[in-house]
Amino acid sequence: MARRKIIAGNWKMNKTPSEAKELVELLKPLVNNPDVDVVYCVPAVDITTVVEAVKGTNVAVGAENISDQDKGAYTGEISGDMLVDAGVKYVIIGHSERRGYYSEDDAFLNRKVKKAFEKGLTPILCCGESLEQRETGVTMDWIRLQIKSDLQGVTAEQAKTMVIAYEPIWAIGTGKTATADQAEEVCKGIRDTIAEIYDTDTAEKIRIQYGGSMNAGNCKELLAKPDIDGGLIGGASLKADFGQIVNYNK
Ligand code: 3PY
Repeated sequence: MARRKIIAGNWKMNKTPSEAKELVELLKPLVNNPDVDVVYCVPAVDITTVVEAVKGTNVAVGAENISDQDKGAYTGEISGDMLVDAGVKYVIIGHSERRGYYSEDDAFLNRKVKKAFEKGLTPILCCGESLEQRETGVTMDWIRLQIKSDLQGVTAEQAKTMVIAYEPIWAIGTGKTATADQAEEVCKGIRDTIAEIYDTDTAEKIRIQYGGSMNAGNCKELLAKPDIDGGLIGGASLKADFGQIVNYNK
C-alpha cells in the first residue's frame, strides 16, 4: 500500500498570533491537495489562533515541543494534555535546533516521544548528521543510534503511525539541500533501521520526511524518491511557496 505523503511546516520562532492568522489566510486557497496530509507546526502561543483559523480545512496543527512531564512545577513547559486540549495533533521532537541549542539528548527525547504517544499525539521525530559526521562517513551509524535510542520502549503499533524527519544539520537554514539521491539514501537507511528494530510491516508503514531547505524548486525531485514520504519545511512554510510544495504533484 502506497504511503500517503505528509507535508509539514515548521514555523520555528516566527509569527505572532495575528501574523499567524494572516499566514493561514494567505495559504488557504493554495493549500488544497487531497492527496497530501498537511500540518502547520507552530509556536505555542499561536496554537489556539491557528486551530481556529484552519477550521473547515484539511490542515492539522502541530506543536514544536512537548514536555516529558505530565503537570506541575515545570516553569515554562507545555504538557501533552495542554496541547491535546488546544487541538494539536502532531508534535515535532528532537529538531537539531533543540538538540543543539537546548542540549536535548536522546534519553530526554525518548521520554518526550513516549509522552506524545501516551497523550495521543503523533510525533514527528527529527534526526540528522552534522557536516563533520557526513565528511567522516559516519552518517548512517549516527542516525541509527539516534533512532534506536529515541524509540526505546515504543511499540511497533505506535511506530507505524509516527513520522520521522531526516534533516541533515548542514542543510538547515543554510540554503544547502541534500541532493535527492543523498536524501533517499538516508531515508532508505532509516526505513531499514525501523525494519531491524521492528519488522518490515512497520518499516513499510512509517512515514519518513526529508527536511532541510526543502523548497518549491527542489521538492518535486525529493518527493519523487521512493523512501521520501513528505517534507518538514522551514523557511518556505512561511510564504506562498508552501502551497507549491503541497501541490508538488500537480
Ligand atoms: C529547515 O528546513 O530549515 C528545517 O529546519 C525544517 O525543520
